[in-house]
Amino acid sequence: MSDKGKSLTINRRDLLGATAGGAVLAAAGTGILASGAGPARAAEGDFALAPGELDEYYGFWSSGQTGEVRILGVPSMRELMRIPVFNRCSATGWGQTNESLKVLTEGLLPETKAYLAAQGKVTYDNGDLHHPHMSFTDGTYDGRYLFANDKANTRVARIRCDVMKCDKIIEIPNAKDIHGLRPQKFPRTGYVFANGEHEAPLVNDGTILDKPEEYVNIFTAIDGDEMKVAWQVIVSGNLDNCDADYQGKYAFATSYNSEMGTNLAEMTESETDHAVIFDIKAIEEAVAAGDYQELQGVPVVDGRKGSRFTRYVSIPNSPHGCNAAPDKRHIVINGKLSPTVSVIDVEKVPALFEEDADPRSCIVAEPQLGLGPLHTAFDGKGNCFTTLFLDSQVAKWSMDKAIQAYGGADVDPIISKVDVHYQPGHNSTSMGETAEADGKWLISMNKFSKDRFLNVGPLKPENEQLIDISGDEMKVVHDGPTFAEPHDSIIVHRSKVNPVTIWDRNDPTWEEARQQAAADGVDLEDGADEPIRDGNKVRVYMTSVAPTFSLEKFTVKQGDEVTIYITNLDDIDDLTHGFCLSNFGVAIEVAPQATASVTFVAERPGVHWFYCQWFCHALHMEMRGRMFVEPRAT
Ligand code: RUQ
Ligand code: CUA
Repeated sequence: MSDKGKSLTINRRDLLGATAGGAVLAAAGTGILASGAGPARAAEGDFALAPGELDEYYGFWSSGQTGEVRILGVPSMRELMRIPVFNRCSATGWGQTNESLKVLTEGLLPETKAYLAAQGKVTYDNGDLHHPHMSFTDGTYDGRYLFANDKANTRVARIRCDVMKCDKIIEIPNAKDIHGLRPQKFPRTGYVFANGEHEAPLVNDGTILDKPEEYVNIFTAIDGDEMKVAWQVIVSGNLDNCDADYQGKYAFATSYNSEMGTNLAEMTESETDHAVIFDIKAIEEAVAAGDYQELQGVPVVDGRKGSRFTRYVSIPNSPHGCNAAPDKRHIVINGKLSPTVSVIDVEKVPALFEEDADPRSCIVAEPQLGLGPLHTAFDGKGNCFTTLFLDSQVAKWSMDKAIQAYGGADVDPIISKVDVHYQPGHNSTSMGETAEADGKWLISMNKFSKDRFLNVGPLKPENEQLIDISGDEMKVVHDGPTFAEPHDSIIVHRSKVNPVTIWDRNDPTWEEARQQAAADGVDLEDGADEPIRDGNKVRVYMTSVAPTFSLEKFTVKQGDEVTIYITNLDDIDDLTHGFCLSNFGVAIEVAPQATASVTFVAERPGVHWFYCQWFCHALHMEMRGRMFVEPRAT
């Protein structure tokens, strides 16, 4: 490796102490004059912590129809980072760099590639990311990956927690519109379970159209290490949310459309719908024995009613959320149109698979909590927190008392309620979906903010509220607006997450760039003095060291397909460069020690400036160079 630009690796926090707000950055040894504001930028939501003080938890937030994942600090609720996933990101070049396009395209089905090609595209540029969940080992987060669904385009993504970038996206065959998603908790992830929400013909090639009686829904188990579909199950009814037990035996999913209706009246016709329980071992054995049909390269078993792979537990009414409690024993099914939640005891599940068993015999509590229960979170002390969409409240209730009441005891399981603003959907507690739930914080993710903030026009932000749950009474201590949509979140203790601060030069992300450079006889860390021409394909290898690119100019011909490779040789914490090529629609991020590349057709003759688009140095404005495009001979 070249040691151009190398210097002492030291970060400012080490240098200046933990609360360095406003200090003069005379960053000794870092070789830079300054890079923007001081490290501690006090946000409006910084109620709980002094400027510069670090949060105790990472919050990983979905963004719904924005398609990205966001990282917040909890309890300060400061937004720390956005991880583009299913969206196109102008700041980082996600959806434009060759490295991100590989992730965005390699997992698409052939029929999707053909559809996109007909639109002049190589990938989707939207997604509806609802459910980000971390990988587990032994019932708790292990800091390896985050997994998330795309309801809009039937995909599942994986994010590497070492670099906080998405490294795999796969489209799920056969299923339609992935909604609920949860990783296997035990012994490890392992599987990522994903629910296809919307009904469609199993082979959806147009042969069957308006014959809903022939539609199905598909439950998918993905191998989270390989990011490949392991197996699928055809179910009766549709699938909404899901979760896994703490034993590694069963997965659970809710269905609000057991009717298999195709309009509102039909979907809500029945007073009860169901939860489906999947017997993971039985399915694995059938797959191992070849007892399945193969569809689009995936083993698919039939788990519709009457199958040995599943059990259907009737639940009132159009249930939504599905949440495994940290007691490792109870699964809470949230009734939505019913004011109740139904509690499944996983110890009673094996008996359901015996002949003539009553599926409802696994229900051990069904407390009535209020109107519109959607999701439940837990404090690890036997208490449950359920969002009530219609009541705009969170209800705190006792699992034990709910079980006693169901058994006939005269006890009220509800401990307290708190108003939230307004119409909460998901909620999450600190470490609450793991066996290490610690009962400190609850986030209520509210679908409406209404009058809560300055009016910003007809489209209003949504609102998430931080609630202190350490005492008996819940206390709303903070709210903060968010752009679409704080759909779901997890709150992970910072001891579980340990990202790097600069990239490893050997990272697989730019393996293709590395191979192409080797084929061209170039070392990515040295760059090349001249563009390398291969017919009308031209490759430009540049490095960056604040505040210069290794090339101040290069020349290509009109019509050339140009690929620019940038390797950032700076290895200082937070010294990101960018490459923006004006009037070519090209802009990418290149973090310390990373390589990134972008390809375009040089169809504009003339002088074109490229510049660094991430503020990196006092001479950042001067960090630029020229691309000459020689006009095509006429
Ligand atoms: S679902 S608001 Cu998309 Cu997570 Cu319940
Ligand atoms: Cu390099 Cu700005």
